Amino acid sequence: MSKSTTVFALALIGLSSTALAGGPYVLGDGNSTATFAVDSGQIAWEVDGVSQLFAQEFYFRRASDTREHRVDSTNLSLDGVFTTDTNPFTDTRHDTIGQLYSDGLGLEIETRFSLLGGNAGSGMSDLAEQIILRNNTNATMSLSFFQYVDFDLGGDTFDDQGRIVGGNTAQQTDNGIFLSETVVTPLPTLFQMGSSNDLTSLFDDNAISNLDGTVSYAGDVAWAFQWDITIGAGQSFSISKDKLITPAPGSLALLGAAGLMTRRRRR
Ligand SMILES: [Ca+2]
Ligand SMILES: [Ca+2]
Ligand SMILES: [Ca+2]
Repeated sequence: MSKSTTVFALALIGLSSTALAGGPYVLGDGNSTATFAVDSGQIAWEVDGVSQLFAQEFYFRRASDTREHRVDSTNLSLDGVFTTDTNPFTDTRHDTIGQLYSDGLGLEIETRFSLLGGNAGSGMSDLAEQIILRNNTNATMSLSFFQYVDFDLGGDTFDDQGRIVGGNTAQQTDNGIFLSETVVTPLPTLFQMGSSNDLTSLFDDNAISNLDGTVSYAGDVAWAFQWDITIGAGQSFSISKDKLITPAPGSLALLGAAGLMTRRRRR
């Protein structure tokens, strides 16, 4: 290798490590890791080394829009990202991430995730989520906000079962694993459980779509929640959710459950 080639190769290494430093962002806690793309949503969640999630994405549709737009750095400005460690004495990895987006017209969307892993081998993991929509204009703002989730429990895709209970809780099971997502507040306006293909096409079809209330599906299960929102001038709207992965009911190890509760109390 000539000297000039060596210098060029070193420069490339420098460039690529700079790019890596900007993400993706990997949270870790206990038996779990959760990975977030640089510019949009969640792209992985592993519990005891087993992959559980294919994708979690967010979409929005303002009153003037003729289709849904993904919350990402193509459709919005990504104004900030932070990760922090809330339990440095028990686990030195970062366990919380916040990402802030804005549309340049007064709409701000902030997403926050906090990972709480279980003890090794427990099969348990929790992800708390908060989404804050801010109207920084001096007029009332109407919009629809969507959360889309595609779990492939146990790392395989086409054999999951899912249902929505009470309009605010999604449940999915496969491979002896049970997942539930509860919208703590507020109740979604609409929801839909179905195949990942059908649901993603709602957001990619270049037209206005609303969810249809389907409550159950078996196969490549995915689901979405929709909030139709009006936010007063200078006001904000906050959505709180929690996702919990456990061994399926019946195989739930009491020891594991006790372990997760112990970790939670310590925080
Ligand atoms: Ca930590
Ligand atoms: Ca659509
Ligand atoms: Ca799926």
